[in-house]
Amino acid sequence: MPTIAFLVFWSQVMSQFAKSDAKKNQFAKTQCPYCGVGCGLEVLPPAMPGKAVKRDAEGNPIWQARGDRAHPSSQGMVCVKGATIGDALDKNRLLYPMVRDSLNEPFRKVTWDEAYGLIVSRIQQAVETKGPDSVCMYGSGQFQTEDYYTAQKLMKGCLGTNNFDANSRLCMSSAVAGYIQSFGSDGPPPCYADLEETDCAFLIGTNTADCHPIVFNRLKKHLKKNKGKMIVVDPRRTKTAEAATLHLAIKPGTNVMLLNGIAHLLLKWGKVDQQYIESCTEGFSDFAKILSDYTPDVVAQECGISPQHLAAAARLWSKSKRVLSLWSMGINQSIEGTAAVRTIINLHLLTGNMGRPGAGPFSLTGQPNAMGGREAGGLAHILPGYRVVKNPEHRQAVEKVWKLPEGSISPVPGRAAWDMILGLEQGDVDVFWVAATNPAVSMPDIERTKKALRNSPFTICQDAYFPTETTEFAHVVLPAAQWGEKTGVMTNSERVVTLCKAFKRARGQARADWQIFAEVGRRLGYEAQFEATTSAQVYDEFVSLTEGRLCDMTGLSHERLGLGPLQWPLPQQETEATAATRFDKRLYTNGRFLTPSGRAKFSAFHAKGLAEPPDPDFPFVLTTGRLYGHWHTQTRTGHIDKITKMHPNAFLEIHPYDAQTLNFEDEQVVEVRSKRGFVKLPLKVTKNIRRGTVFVPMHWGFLWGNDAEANALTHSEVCPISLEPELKACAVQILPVRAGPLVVQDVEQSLVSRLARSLVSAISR
Ligand SMILES: Nc1nc2c(c(=O)[nH]1)N[C@H]1C(S)=C(S)[C@@H](COP(=O)(O)OP(=O)(O)OC[C@H]3O[C@@H](n4cnc5c(=O)[nH]c(N)nc54)[C@H](O)[C@@H]3O)O[C@H]1N2
Ligand SMILES: Nc1nc2c(c(=O)[nH]1)N[C@H]1C(S)=C(S)[C@@H](COP(=O)(O)OP(=O)(O)OC[C@H]3O[C@@H](n4cnc5c(=O)[nH]c(N)nc54)[C@H](O)[C@@H]3O)O[C@H]1N2
Ligand code: SF4
Ligand SMILES: [Mo]
Repeated sequence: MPTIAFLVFWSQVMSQFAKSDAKKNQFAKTQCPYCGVGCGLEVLPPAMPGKAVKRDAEGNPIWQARGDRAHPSSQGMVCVKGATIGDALDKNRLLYPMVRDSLNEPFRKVTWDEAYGLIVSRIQQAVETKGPDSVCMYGSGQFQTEDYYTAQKLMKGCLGTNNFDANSRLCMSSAVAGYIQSFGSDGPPPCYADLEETDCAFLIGTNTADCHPIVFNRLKKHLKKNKGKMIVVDPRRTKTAEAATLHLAIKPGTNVMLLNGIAHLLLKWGKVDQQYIESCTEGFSDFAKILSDYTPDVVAQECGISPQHLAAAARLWSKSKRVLSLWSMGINQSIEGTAAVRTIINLHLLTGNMGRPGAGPFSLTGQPNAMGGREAGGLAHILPGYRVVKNPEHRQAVEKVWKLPEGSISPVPGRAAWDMILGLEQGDVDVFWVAATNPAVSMPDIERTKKALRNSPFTICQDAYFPTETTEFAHVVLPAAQWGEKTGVMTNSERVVTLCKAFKRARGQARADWQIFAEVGRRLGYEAQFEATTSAQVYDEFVSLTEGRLCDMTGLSHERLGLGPLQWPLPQQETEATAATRFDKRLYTNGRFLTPSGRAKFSAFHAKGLAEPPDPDFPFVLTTGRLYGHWHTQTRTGHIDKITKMHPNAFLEIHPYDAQTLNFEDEQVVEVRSKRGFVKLPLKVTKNIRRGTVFVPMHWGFLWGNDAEANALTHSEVCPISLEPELKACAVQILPVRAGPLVVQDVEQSLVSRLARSLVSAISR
């Protein structure tokens, strides 16, 4: 017989257990809404039993986030951005729709009904007078898949214009173009399991340590344990480069030169996989032909590295059995972005580093759901299910599911991001609808962009926060319910799909992006197309369009994903099989591809270099990029103390030799000019950058600093294949700042006063 004491003890244990179980059930499992690593998070409500409620500066209770150990991609790890996300959810939110007739006027608060009425009438008017192509929507890799999918149906199906593009055009469109051309389809072949299988990681144009920190943690841990090698190619000695076995600090814009140079050596040494080339590829001889130009001396000279370093890189490629390439913006954001992606792929085909564990060409996606955007057709030339607008069968398949007559979808690709700006400039765009992106900071040649935005007859800006730089150019602002306030799906870089559940109520009158698009669609007369009442229904319809495609996700649904994340391809018939819970799915493991011949295609691109090389008047190459703590245009991270302390202001990184030659000191404020604009920034003198190259972080728009916008300097030349702008390089001069000390801006103060001004004017109407 158990004693009473034991029973009391036991019941206490059980009640503790029940309590902790209850606590456990209060966690919402979700995916981090920042970068494309796609870490799993558990979010805890602000009020946990026995703990004091933390509040943000506006007094809102703060949600706590921590890593989800059960998530296959991140295994419980998070970086500072994911860990502090809770602190950014409620401050500075846009709470209700507002409109104004012209940009000189203050906003006035309106009902959703009034806002919808206005938007619908402006769209109808534009379509009647200038046709559907006078309407443009500019969306984002921060949409959930349901948002993306609904927007495609509204624009490409109902309105009949392919003028939907996303900030992904500025981000990974070169990777998409490269994969499509080389393999016959988009889709990154490797997965994160390869990070732990490789014996040589080739990181080119990616500061993985700062921008994909958890991918980097996994890779570094594995390489350290197994004495694996890491090559990093970056003009800057980043945190990533510091961890490398070999760092090649090439001149910006010499990627294709370097890659062809490595291929030249491999071919010369006979270190190629003849069998793979013969049985799985085509176009090898054309590639081999151009390689004769890329002798080590020429390549080393052009790239600004030593021939020994070049040979060392080629040797690591030749000696390693499993080479995994990782890349991001240092490759994609270039006028030869697609060529560089295809030349990376050439190296993999040449050496047979394809479709095997630990090997393959892996483009790291930047945003949390850039991959979902690709799946849902979220660029101006594509359609859901990895289809393209130019293909009549693809259009028909989509029209059928959308219950629209044949011929509804245009065969002509729509305007790409920069082309939308040109359309505004030329007066060809009457309605410009921006959602979940902040182009008044992130577009190239920002003064020209702002001028075009000022020329827009009617701009809608749908954002979670207010003000943003882009709301300053809007006629209508629509409050979006953001991550945590709507249930939807995101896909990370390794094709792992996570259900992001709503865990809190939307602020004010905010609504989910997909609901806003659907309501406008219904009011335009497309009731049958927008019948879905839940995002789960929207997702089901999207998934049906992936059947039989490379990205087959017919085994996925909100219900199934409620049990945990899954990796595609996952056809319906596999949901119950063990395949469903495997997270090491690679593409093209059988050496067959989706090109007409079934073979992967070599490409033969000569190096072109920069669109705007340095010259005697503008002798420096400026490059731009990211810092570990900040996210893009700071609408969230700019309000998190821990992060603003880490990165208080923008700066210009310069080599000590260059600083000395110009007679500048560390922290001195200088003026940096390109042919388009200028910034005034304090110098950060550091050996971690090549001589002749300078660097500015991209995070400071005009609400966050005075004359600190990286894109004041950049140009708008694009890769002719992917239409991705060359945001990574332009020519600049550096001058002393005349007269007057730098006005150090109190960022919060400046935002508060802007916010107050906008609200006062809203109320005063
Ligand atoms: N902390 C943080 N993380 C992020 C983001 C963020 O805002 N903050 N944003 C996310 C998004 S959307 C993206 S797209 C990714 C971007 O991730 P990354 O591409 O890693 O980031 P960037 O800093 O833009 O650029 C990477 C590197 O390219 C180098 N580079 C410049 N020119 C060249 C060149 O010609 N050749 C080579 N080889 N390298 C060059 C730069 O010096 C820089 O270190 O990050 C994602 N993760
Ligand atoms: N010079 C230079 N310029 C660059 C780059 C560079 O490397 N150098 N990188 C480019 C790249 S790769 C990228 S991805 C872009 C990023 O540039 P942007 O997309 O302009 O940057 P974000 O700050 O991420 O903007 C996202 C916006 O969406 C809002 N938002 C957040 N969640 C939601 C939601 O659920 N719904 C709605 N409607 N809104 C929401 C945020 O408040 C924010 O205003 O910048 C590009 N520009
Ligand atoms: S690595 Fe990326 S996804 Fe993971 S916590 Fe950091 S920002 Fe979020
Ligand atoms: Mo990006």
